[in-house]
Amino acid sequence: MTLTTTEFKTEFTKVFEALYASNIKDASSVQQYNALGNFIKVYSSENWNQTNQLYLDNQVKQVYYFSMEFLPGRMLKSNLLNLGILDTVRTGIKEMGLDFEEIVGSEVDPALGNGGLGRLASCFMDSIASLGIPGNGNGIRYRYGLFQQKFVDGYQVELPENWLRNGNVWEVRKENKAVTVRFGGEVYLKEDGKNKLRPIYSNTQNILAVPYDTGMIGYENDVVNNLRLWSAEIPVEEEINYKTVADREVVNQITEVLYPDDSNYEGQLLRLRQEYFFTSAGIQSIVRFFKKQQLPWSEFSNKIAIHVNDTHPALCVPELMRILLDEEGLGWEQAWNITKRSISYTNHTIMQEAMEKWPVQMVQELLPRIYQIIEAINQRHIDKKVPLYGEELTYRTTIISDGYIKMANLAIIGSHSVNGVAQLHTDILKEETLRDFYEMYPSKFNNKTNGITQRRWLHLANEKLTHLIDEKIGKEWKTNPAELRQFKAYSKDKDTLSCLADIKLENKQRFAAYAKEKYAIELDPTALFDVQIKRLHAYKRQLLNALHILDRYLKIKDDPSLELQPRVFIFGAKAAPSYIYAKQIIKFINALAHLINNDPDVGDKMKIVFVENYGVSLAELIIPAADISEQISLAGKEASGTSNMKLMLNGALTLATLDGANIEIKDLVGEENIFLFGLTNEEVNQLNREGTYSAKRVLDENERLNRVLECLINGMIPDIEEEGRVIYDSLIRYNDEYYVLKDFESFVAAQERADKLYQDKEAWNQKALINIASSGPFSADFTIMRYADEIWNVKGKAIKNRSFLKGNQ
Ligand code: B1N
Repeated sequence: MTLTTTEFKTEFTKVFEALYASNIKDASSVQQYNALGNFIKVYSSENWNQTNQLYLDNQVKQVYYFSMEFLPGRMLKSNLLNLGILDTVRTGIKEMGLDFEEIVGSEVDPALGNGGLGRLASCFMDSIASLGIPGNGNGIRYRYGLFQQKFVDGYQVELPENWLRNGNVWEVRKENKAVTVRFGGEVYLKEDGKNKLRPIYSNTQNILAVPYDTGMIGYENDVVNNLRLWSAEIPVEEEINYKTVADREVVNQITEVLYPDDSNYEGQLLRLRQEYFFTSAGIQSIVRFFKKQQLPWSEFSNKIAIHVNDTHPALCVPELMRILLDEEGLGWEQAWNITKRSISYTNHTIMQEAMEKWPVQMVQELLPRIYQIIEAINQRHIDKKVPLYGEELTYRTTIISDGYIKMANLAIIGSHSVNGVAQLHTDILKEETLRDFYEMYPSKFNNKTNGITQRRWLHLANEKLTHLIDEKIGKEWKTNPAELRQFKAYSKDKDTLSCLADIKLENKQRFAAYAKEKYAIELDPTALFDVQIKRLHAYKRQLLNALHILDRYLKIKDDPSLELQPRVFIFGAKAAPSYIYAKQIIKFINALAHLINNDPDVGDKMKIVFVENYGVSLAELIIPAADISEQISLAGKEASGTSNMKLMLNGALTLATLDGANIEIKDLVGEENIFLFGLTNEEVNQLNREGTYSAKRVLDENERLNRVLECLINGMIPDIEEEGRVIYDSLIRYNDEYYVLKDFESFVAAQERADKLYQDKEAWNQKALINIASSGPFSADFTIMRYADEIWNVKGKAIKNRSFLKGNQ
């Protein structure tokens, strides 16, 4: 299918007129966007339909990726790119006298995820479709996404994110595919006359799960997969039972809003309802689809792979068991084998506060039958493992203990594969966090280092750089990112290096224009742009970054004529609304920014921009403009990170601890092309074991650090009396849980090395080029090939390069 500009203009005009019965030139950009979205939907609908039919006709094995969060970003441009009609449409729109970028910008960025985990799910959907792998997403259609962040006097304020305000062109409501999800009530088992026990339910609350499907368009391959998001509704036949507004609210609430917690969990009943709701709906729709094919049950795991993205959908295990046992009448052993062979699980964190556990009573009351099944799974686990591993080890691995249901334990026992998201993370899982399970099931454990889609994060976010690469090494790298390494051959080519510098400068100018318009702040685009963009969390140590800024500021105050490498510090971060300490850090950084940005002694030597409402669209603007990528979590805490990969791909140099995927970045670029600092994971472990760390002592021995910390409490930074004291106390009184002070000196030294290198533009650009050229292995296409090959056992129609499959493990 090729589309000419003329054809496009004709078809697009038709779509517009059918929708709005008016002249396109008078339309708002939202209407123009809406029409263009509809055009794309029509244009790709045949492929969507055919892809479905093809999967059905050939009875291919399909993957179902269950995730509580999908963070897709704006979809208009990405869909045009993948359909291969971006340039045609852009030209057509221009010829019609319309503003393409304005249309693109009027799409709402759906914030249906918190951060890395949700964004990873969306990168994976793009790669799955682009590799032609039969794959589906399964999640929740939240009515409200992650809160919108505003700063008022430097404090974070949260506003609701009504992303559906203008409708959503991409989705298709499929009420014909709705299913019923049951909550509460009582259940007992009754002999069914054929020697089988069947559950009898009473007083349950039945909720209708209605799917909204969105096409996931593959890159130039005619594939359109499906992302299915479920919405909770009152079943029509039960309307009569919902008389009060309050009654109806209980139902609507289930899919009303995304929980704003990242790497953390809230043990709220509503959250458990959400988890069971989309898990049950997804599993029911899978079983219905499987049964349509009239295959024997022994074929189930040959046709279906169910992936559980963190433990949020771990109820897949008992829910699939429930359906196989109660509704399909299978025996326990058969059902258990099917379940285990179908399900696989990814762990995304080792932080204790993020490990989900639900009070037994809560599960019993909300999901009585599911609870019985979990209990039975647990008992069988004990009966089977005690003779093999003894009581002590076995009881450390039970699903139910101390009155709680441990979701990770359920996911591990009920699946055939458990993976971490970077090599270090997987090693920590095996050796520490999940050691007992690793002893029991060594072959279940494997690593799948995260990846990112180069289509959104390079082709779309940085078109000029994409063209430069095309010009130098051809276009093969677009479908085989391993080819990016060819670009290394240009690392000494002056012409290429200067093009690279020009592109970076242009991207920085673009960001500077945004900052000027939005915050009336004037940035020098030739300054070094230093970027830290990620959720606000103590372990990610935005505080360390801020202390370094404060240190620089003091240097300037001591000697305003001091020659310093000018820098622009860019922050983007949301804090969970209940995470008070994180919000205090935000206030502190904003206050610091206010002080520094308005101090005439500083001028262009330093500027700080803390962007409001950081999300996918802002990432697309900031990442191409970055010189330094701050990846400064305490070693051992960040499971992988993915912004580190996006920044590297766009030519930023990484300044990092040896944590998560930073280690793999270092291995790919070499130590001379990254700025490393700080404690290693082993050193952190040793300090923890010894228990002799004293933040106070570090402070007493370091005059410079002492001066910096004094500024938190001596009134130098206006308006942070309370925050300054709390932060100071977290470091000194509570002994600096994340070793910020311990790593301070080595962090500052790394920053000084970066300043020095930046003086030598050619050397800097060379390293930037090597970073870009080394980032191919982080393409989500490779990550997905490994999932497909080693976990899901599914085939794609366009897997070109298999040599990367075994690498990077
Ligand atoms: O998942 C990302 C990783 O790159 C990050 O290192 C990791 O922190 C992140 C509960 C989470 N881990 N756990 C979560 C998100 C939401 C929630 O409600 C936990 N997110 C991560 C992708 O692997």
